[in-house]
Amino acid sequence: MPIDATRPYDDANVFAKILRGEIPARRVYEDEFALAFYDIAPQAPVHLLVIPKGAYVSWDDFSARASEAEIAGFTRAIGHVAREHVGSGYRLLANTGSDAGQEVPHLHVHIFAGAPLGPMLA
Ligand code: D5M
Repeated sequence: MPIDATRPYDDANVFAKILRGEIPARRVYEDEFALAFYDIAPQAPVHLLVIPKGAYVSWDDFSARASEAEIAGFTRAIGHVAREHVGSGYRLLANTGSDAGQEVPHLHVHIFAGAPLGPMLA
């Protein structure tokens, strides 16, 4: 179900549970600011998700409220994961809000890679 990117953070969401270690994920990277793991329903040969450790619903929420250190740390983590686990070309995507089809109400950046991607991925 698409979500309202401006609603209050719900700490029962699936990515909050992954962050707390309550449900498993194929983790590939973790640091002070971010966690990266494989998407459970891959839409490309390589499909990773990178999430901030802070409680942010969406890109709207994160870009408005996160500290400079969190923004820098999250951005660097995305770059690190892409360099370490993807290699050459990749695509970043952050669905934000119901019109974009955001389903999980914790900010996540998709990394798609592993094949020529064509013009767009949903
Ligand atoms: O994308 C939400 C993404 O989250 C979607 O590609 C599936 C993925 N997902 C959902 N549950 C899990 C678990 N448990 N592990 C890994 N990946 C998961 P959106 O941009 O919100 O549409």
